[in-house]
Amino acid sequence: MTTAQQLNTQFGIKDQLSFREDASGLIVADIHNAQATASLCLQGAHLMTWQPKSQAVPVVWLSRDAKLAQGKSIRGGAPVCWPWFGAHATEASFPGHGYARTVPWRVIASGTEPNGATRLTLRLEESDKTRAQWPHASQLDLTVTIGEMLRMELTTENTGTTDFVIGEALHTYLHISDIGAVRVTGLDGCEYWDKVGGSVLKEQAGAISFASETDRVYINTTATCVIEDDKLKRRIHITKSGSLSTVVWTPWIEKANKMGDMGQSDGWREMVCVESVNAIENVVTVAAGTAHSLVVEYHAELM
Ligand code: TA6
Repeated sequence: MTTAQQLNTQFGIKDQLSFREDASGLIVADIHNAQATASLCLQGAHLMTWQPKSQAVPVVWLSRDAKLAQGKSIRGGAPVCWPWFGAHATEASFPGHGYARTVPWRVIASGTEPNGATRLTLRLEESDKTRAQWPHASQLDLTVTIGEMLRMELTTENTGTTDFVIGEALHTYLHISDIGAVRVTGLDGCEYWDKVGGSVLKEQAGAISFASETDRVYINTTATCVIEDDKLKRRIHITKSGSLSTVVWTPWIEKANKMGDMGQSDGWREMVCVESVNAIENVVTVAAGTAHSLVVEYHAELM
């Protein structure tokens, strides 16, 4: 495995991008520029934190109990769900949300944008383990651009000779004041699968507010969503392309306590997931020899 020192030599950017080995043995990229700070674990290409300088409170949420461990997902940040979303269609033993977030990725490029933002590109490292779960010739890259805006581009290339179908998500946890003080707008009139207590198709009426466990897969939507936070007096804009599903999720207290890594007592109250997804009716057929990208941009503004 490439060491942090080798990565600093090859991809480090003075006073902007550096790599370090965490106590867990996993490598973390730290980004600090004039516009924002962020951190990303190379395992899973997992963006863990992002805080623009204009924001007194982080925009991407990381659980106080988040643990970095080989082969384990990290609670919070922006997990990459690929090449399926949710449970595997036929193999119950395969990991929920795919394996991409718990396997090694390697850095393939870094740079500074003309506007001063920091760009980092990672590629999933295939192995016998991944091929056993996904026997298709493919390449998966994630490019994150860290500045006053956060841009994430997940690109699947079909390098084989037969088409394949993927489910995917940037399963991003956004930091909010309190789950009872926010609304999510942009999905009015959209159909969604309500996953709480089964899976029932419903239609969204107006803004989404929260008073209990909420787990909804909105389908056939390219809408920009906005998290309106009355207490923090800020809006978080989530603009996507290459994604036809949006998932809105809060575990609420009972599920959160069972998860054990949502942050003692009330950590779950300070997050909401608004995920940019392709799932259920919206899974993507990637034709042989072509590529598909899911792109999301996050921007926080004070009200
Ligand atoms: O995206 C919402 C969801 O599918 C929920 O059903 C819940 O399982 C959540 O993802 C977290 O999943 P994880 O595997 O990260 O614990």
